[in-house]
Amino acid sequence: MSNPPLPYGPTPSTRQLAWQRLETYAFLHFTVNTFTDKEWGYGDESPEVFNPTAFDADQLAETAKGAGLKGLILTAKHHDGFCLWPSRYTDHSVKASPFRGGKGDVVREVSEACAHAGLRFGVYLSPWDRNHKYYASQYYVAYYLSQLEELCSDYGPLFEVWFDGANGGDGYYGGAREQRQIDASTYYEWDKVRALVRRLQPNACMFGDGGPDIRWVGNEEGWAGDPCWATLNPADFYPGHADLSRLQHGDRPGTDWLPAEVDVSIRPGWFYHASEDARVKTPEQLLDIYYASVGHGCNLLLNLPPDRRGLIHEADAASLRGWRKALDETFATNLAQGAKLTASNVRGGSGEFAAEKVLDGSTETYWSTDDEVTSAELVLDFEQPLEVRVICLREHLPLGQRVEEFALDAWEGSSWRQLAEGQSLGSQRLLRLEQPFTTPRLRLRLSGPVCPALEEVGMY
Ligand code: FUL
Repeated sequence: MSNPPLPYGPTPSTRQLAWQRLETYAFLHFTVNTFTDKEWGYGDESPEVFNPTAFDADQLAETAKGAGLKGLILTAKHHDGFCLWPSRYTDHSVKASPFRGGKGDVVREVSEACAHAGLRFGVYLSPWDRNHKYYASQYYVAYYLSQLEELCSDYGPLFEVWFDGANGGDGYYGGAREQRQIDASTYYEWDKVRALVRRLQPNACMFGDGGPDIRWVGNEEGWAGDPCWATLNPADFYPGHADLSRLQHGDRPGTDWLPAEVDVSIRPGWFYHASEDARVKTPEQLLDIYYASVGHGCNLLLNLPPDRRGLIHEADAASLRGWRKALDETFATNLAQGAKLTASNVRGGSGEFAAEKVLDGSTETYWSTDDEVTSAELVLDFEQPLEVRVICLREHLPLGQRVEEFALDAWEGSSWRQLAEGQSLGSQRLLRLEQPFTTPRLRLRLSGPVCPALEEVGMY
């Protein structure tokens, strides 16, 4: 490309860019809690209780895949300390459970099912361990690193490693049954933890309250702030310590590229409880979550907790199917294809950055303007008046988040009517109109501190 715009502010790493394109993937919360009906196990649960009767990793993977999800992140160890893989460093694991006669390995089965289904695989390894005798001492930190090393070495490529911020204090701790406090900013030696993941899984993104690759969105309800910037100043954040409002909105300008991930469960709880079978989120609720997460430039991590059989429950699967169907119907065809495009300015006046680039379906090309043009307009003329319900706008992320204000107008015959406005675009902004609007012409207005680089426009 000749004379492309210079990047503005922090920009995504290759691994962050690859992660961003996944958009939606699933969380699997599964441990002794599934069998004790708890959300947080105390750490004194007998491994004997872990006994899924019909565990089928392929059913988990295929159900997620059928819903269009691109990967699975499994709770290899939750706060209760029970390990879903036969760790060499503890007996508090599947080894001591009836599952596959003590010879099973849930992490392996799920990772293999993902590979088979063409899904990415990731792990959650709770830093807080309410079972471990030496939790709160240096010995436990060495144990934690050893476990992370097992998970990063033995289960193929990981796309994400999830560091939970919860540190509740009390627990079983090898029988001590007491409160233990740690300083979450220093205790876990995050530098060592991060270096280990980078060394063994260089393509994996690490999730934590302040990154380093992906940040928490600051709530577990399924929405991102508006605006939601992909940048943050994470210096004062660490797992378990973060300003929720800053996580929801990001910091602008920010020192780091740190996009948000929206984690939410399809049920009220993170673990399966039969009492919640009638409280599975409906396809409509899941759609709202999609627009408030993916539609705000974030990725969606949707929790699908396996039940006591070790399967995704029928009610959850039915909701997922309804959700997928609605998404497929909405996004089947980009109605903007074929529109005549007129830009107020084109960089260099040439074809390389022409307005048409927003309709070519390529992540490599974009419409841009001359450097000094930081406010620009793009008009789309349709052959026939078009009924629009959803508009999708994507920035070209390798050049950073550039647009700071946008507005969308529809032509009403003699004047423009504003349909939507906002600040951040980023990876993608989905605008869902309250009422479908029929118009022969739409206008997009963008402005920011530098010239825009708009990758794609979609109308549905
Ligand atoms: C929280 C945990 O305490 C919950 O149990 C769950 O794992 C959620 C995703 O993160 O911090």
